[in-house]
Amino acid sequence: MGFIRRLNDIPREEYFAPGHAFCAGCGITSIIRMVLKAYEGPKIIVNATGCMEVASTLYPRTAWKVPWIHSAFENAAATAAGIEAAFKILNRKYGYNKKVHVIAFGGDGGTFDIGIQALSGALERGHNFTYICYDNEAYMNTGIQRSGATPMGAATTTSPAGRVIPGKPQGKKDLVFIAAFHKIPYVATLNPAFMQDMYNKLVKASQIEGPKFLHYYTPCPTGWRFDTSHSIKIARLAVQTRFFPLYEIERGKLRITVDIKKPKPLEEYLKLQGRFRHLLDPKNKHIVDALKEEIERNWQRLKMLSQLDFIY
Ligand SMILES: Cc1ncc(C[n+]2csc(CCOP(=O)(O)OP(=O)(O)O)c2C)c(N)n1
Ligand code: SF4
Ligand SMILES: [Mg+2]
Repeated sequence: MGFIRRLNDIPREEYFAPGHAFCAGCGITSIIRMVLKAYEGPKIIVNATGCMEVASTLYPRTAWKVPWIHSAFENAAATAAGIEAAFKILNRKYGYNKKVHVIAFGGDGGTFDIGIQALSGALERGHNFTYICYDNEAYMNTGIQRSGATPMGAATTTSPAGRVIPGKPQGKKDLVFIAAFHKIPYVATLNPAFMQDMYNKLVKASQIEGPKFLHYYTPCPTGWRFDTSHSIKIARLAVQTRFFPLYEIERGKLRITVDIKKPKPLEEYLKLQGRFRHLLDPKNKHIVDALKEEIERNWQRLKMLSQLDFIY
C-alpha cells in the first residue's frame, strides 16, 4: 500500500488482536497497530520489558499476530541486531533472500536510561533495523517512577510534587538528537494525534536501509492522571504547544513536518494532567517559565537546523 494521502487509506487489516490488558486510553496500541500495517511483509518484533510487553502478552495469551520476542530491559537493540545479523548469515550460507523487517520497541526507561548502550552500539554498527522508543515519560509498569525522559516539573512517585521539590527538577534528555548524531539514515518523531504524518514516516522508515530511530509520544492516562477520553486531545496539544515537535532527519537533512506557527499556551496542556497540576499554583510559576524557555529553545534550534542543507 505504501504512503497514504488520507486517513481512510490506512489498510484495514489488523495484526494486533483485541483482548489485551492495556489501560483504556493508552497510547501504546496505536503505534503497534500502525507499525504492523506500515511495515509490509515479514517482520520480527523485539520488545523490551515494560507496559507494552506486559499488557500485550499475558501468559498464556498474546495479542501479537506476528513473530515477537521478549528481550531484557537493557538489550532490546542488541537482540534486534543479532536477529538482523542472523538473516545476513542465512543469506550468505543458504541463499535465504526474503526481506524481513526487524523492529525493536522499548519504553523511555528501557531506552533513555537502561538500554542506551545497546542502542548506541547497534546504531553505530549500522544494523538494518528500526528502534522505536514509545515514550510515556516515566517507568509506568513498575509504578510511575521518573526517567531521563520525564519532563521538568512532572510529579512521579520518585519526584513527587510537595514541600521539598515541585516535581522533577531536571529537564528531558534529547534522545532523538543523541540517536541522530550516530549519523544514521533516518530519525523521526511520531504522535498519535497526527496519524497521517506518523503513518507516512513509518512507511518511509520501512523502506530505508540501515538503522532507523523513531520517538513516539505515548499518552498515559494512568501515569499522567487524566481522563481516558482525553488521550488524543492531550497528544494534539503537545504538538500545538510545541512541547513535542514533529520532525524528521533523513540522511542528515532536518525537516519540521508539522509546523506550528502560532503555538497554544503551554498552560492548556499542563492543566489537563494531574502530574502537572501543581505547576499552575503561582508559587511554581518559575518552573512553568523554565519549561517554556526549554520549549522555545528547542523550537528555535529545530527552525534554525531546518534551514541547513544537512546537519550531519
Ligand atoms: C534490569 C531491570 N531492571 C528493572 C526491571 C523492572 N522493570 C520492569 S518494567 C519497568 C519499567 C519500564 O519503564 P519503561 O521502559 O519506561 O516502560 P513502561 O513501563 O513505561 O512502558 C521496570 C523498572 C527489569 N525488568 N529489569
Ligand atoms: S500505565 Fe500508562 S502506558 Fe501503561 S498500559 Fe496504562 S496507560 Fe498504557
Ligand atoms: Mg515509560
